[in-house]
Amino acid sequence: MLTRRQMMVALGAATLPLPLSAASVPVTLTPGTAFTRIGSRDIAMLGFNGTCPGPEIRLRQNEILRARVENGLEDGTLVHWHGIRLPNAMDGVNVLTQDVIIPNEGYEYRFPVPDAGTYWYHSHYLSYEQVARGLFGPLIVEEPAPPDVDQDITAILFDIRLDDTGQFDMEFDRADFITAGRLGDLMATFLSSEQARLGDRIRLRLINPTPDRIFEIRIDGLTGFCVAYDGMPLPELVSLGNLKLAPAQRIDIIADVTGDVILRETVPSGGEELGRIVLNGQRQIRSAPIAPLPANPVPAPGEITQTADLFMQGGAGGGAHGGFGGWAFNDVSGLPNKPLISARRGEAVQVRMVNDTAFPHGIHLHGHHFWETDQNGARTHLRDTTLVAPGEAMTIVCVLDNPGAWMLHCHMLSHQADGMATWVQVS
Ligand SMILES: [Cu+2]
Repeated sequence: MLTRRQMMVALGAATLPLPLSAASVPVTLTPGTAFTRIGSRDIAMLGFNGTCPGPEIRLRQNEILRARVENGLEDGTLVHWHGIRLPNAMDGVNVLTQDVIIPNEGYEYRFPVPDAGTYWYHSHYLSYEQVARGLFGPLIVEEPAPPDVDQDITAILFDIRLDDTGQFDMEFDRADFITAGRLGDLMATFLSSEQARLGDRIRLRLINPTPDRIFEIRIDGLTGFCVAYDGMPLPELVSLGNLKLAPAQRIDIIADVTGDVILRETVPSGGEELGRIVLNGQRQIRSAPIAPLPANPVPAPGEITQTADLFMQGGAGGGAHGGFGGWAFNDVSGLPNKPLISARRGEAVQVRMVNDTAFPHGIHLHGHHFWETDQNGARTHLRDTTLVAPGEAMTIVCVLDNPGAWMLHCHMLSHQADGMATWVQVS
């Protein structure tokens, strides 16, 4: 009999459904039951339009995304468009932006997409469960003049926990919520293409939609660069070494194929295969160098007008705190009555985050991107989700230019469910 670890290697990758174009016609997304196929195994999950992951939505920068969500679940749901700087009413967050879509009812999301890049959509209702069960999909916004590549490949990292019958484990253990989260025992990569020619230049869009797993990976068979984090182009190319993606984070890569492209987990296994693009044919390698992508229109911060502190507290082995849940921000578990920050539109603010817990946390701000900063306070990467290690601090800087009530929460969804959430108000 195979152990879980061996099974993971044996099963390998799986392919994604064809993309839906959202440019001119509205797309309909129907959350409901779905099977996902990994290797030769069908696993009963949730999905959109009968597929898990949900269909890839693809449109051009500044086009309008129209998506009708028809709830085919037996429970409520909502759809959040992760990383898109959209109007608040379209953000898909109950309490803060809209009511839950009840079974057999629908909601039309309609908003322009101001930034090119790699994004994703997912349930934002009981998300620790609904995302774990498969309610997510890729959302790709193309540049007006996309970079010259032979293939644009979406790679969705996947991690689920199976029960003794090899199906999705429906038990949610208390112990997971207050530790590293609900980590799975079956990992794979869903690839939109599994073949490439030797010499092809490919764009690879890595997405980590898992509820709690931090993926640490490396990729064999590519010579190239990271070109974007969380959808946002890097002003300077970053070499392809060991890659780390917290839950919700994305990395875009542009690289030339020099062999079978193999995604490997580096931690904890030390090299097990998560997915593979196999060689089929050959072409002359390009002589043109790989160039940075054009910047998105994110406003640059002026003088900082407000500073907030965010203390992450709780979890197993953590100190006492004032919240009722397993985790807290600033002694409160769950959304506080007052926002962490109340800003006038356009204010540049900073949030000094301190992780006073024994576990890493990936903190996500809705409706905006923000800059991570280094220890000297210099701005580094533009992101929508930042990973803060145990005992570490991270100060983020953000221009709050998008009016509304925006959630700021841990994207380890087990942690969010057990208290790690707050919000900011922009008026
Ligand atoms: Cu967390």
